Amino acid sequence: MTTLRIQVINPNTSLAMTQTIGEAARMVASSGTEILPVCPSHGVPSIEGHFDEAIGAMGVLEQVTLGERAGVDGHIIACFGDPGLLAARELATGPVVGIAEAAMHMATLVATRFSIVTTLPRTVIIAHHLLRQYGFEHHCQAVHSIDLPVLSLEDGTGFAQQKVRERCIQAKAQDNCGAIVLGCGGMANLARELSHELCIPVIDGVSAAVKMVEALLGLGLGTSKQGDLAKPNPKPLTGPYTIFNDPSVM
Ligand code: 5HY
Repeated sequence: MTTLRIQVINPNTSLAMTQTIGEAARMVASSGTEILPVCPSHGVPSIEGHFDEAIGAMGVLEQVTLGERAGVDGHIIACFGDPGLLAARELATGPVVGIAEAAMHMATLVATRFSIVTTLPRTVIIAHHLLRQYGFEHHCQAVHSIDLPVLSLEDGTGFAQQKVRERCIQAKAQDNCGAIVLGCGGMANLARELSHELCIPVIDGVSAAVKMVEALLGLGLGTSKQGDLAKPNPKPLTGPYTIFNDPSVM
């Protein structure tokens, strides 16, 4: 049986969050799937806005390039903004799935309406942008924030996790939603327990994305190279971008 190798990219540079994401991915991966959790060699410790996303996106492209060189079968972008998703698809031959996109798709398969619980109020707009971009705005009842920084999920106090739980209880009580999407890679290890306790499907994008990439590979599907997701037109990049001057990837 061929082993599938799926690279799970945490676009921020937090090693603790990369570990949380890697463990959650391994929990749901099939026996023949090898999960490779990675994060950029340099960049932003947490993604909490548009500027951070731009930096994170370059880290994603760096890791996709390295993964393509290493011959991985698929990539997951494990940040709820799906930073660099379409650019990453240009570089990749295998599937590339973002955790926001994956969770939203899965949520609409189990409920007509879902709500989202994310970290900071300022990233709520990013979730709304993606809902529109992916065509799910009519399926989403509300986007809630726990009003805490992303890395509070890794501070070991459990306070942020408690806030996530409270927001999920609030969403279930108030939003008339049938499912809840967790809006941060760092929440990946909370879904199963919350689903069980609250008796409502709680979906984390990391697990959803692992199963989607496995399904796509199982169908022999990779990223289309026809049209806008074809490899970028080769041209000599300069400065920190010379990593992309690689004919095996470009
Ligand atoms: C994430 N930030 O999933 C997003 C969460 C957010 O560093 N990993 C991050 O609030 O956008």
